[in-house]
Amino acid sequence: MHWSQYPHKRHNPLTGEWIKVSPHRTKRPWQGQVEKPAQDSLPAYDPDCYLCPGNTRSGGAVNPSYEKTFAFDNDFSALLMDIPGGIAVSEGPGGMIQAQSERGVCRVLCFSPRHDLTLARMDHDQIIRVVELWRDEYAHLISRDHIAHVQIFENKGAVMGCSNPHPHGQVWADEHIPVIPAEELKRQQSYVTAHRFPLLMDYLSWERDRQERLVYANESFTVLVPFWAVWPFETMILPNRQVSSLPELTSHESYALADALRALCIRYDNLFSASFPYSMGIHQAPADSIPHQGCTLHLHYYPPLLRSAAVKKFMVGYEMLAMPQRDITPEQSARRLRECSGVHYSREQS
Ligand code: H2U
Ligand code: ZN
Repeated sequence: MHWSQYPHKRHNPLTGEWIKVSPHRTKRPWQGQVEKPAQDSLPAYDPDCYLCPGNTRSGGAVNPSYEKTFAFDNDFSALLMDIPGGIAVSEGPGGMIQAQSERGVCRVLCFSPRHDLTLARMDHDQIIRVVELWRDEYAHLISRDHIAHVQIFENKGAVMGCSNPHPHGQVWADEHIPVIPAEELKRQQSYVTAHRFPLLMDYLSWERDRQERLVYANESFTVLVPFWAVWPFETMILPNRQVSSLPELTSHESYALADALRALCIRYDNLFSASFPYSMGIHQAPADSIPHQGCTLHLHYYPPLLRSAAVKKFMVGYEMLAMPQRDITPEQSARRLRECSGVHYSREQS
């Protein structure tokens, strides 16, 4: 089959979803919404930023004068720990009306004291601190009572609804495994039971043989555009050996993860010579009572941009009502990202 020419659909083995690919449509004209590229020059310290060192947050707490990274409980947490737990309701016709209490913790993670940096503009040592922060937050939260799952994520850019350019991410730790990781875990479990090898490790060796969807690799991590990617420049970072969570990484591997993150974020920025928006998230082992074999640590990147810093992909209409669809193929996206320079455009210009 000529993937690159004809409309077809592809299966996502992690979620079971299908996605429609329409490669012939990339030349269609665009007369829709054009996003304003975010302003590039920011101060290193912003007295009005609630994440900058020494500043007062909306809730009244004062940030310490941190020099590396800083994490705190979200002042407007979506989840709360101190509520009655274990409540489940099932009523109505056929028990279709269901609800469950959910305990949890929300944290905010500042990646740097510098207001004007992003991961793409940080040096390798600074990104290692971010990887260590993610690892420590995960390790601490996953061992807490009533916590089954730790979702670390980053919303970057105003287009993604990010409220503040200060480099930061969040953690939501839940009493129950949320829908998407639960599905991915279930499918990884079934795969390893049937094939005796983790799904994502088998997938990675298939991709390494083919090369066409690879974006970047070092000795411990690989960045690729998944065969089933939905977003135009969606990527995934996979470890080269089976590990299920960040604390399992050796220090050498944590360094390599920081290197892969940096390589990807720089290429993302270089793609349209702009700070590239995205939502990213880390999927790793949960801690409930069910076994989760074959669960591989991985990072998802979902950037919304399509053609330029100004043109965003909208998931509307058919995508909302039927199934997701994309025009540019994952292979084309991977090639474009692979061909981007490994030096950030702001450094090349200076
Ligand atoms: P974004 O990742 O969408 O920018 O969200 C930042 C989080 O920071 C958001 O969840 C929290 C918001 O609740 N926040 C605080 O905890 N304290 C503040 O003073 C402002 C924002
Ligand atoms: Zn700031």
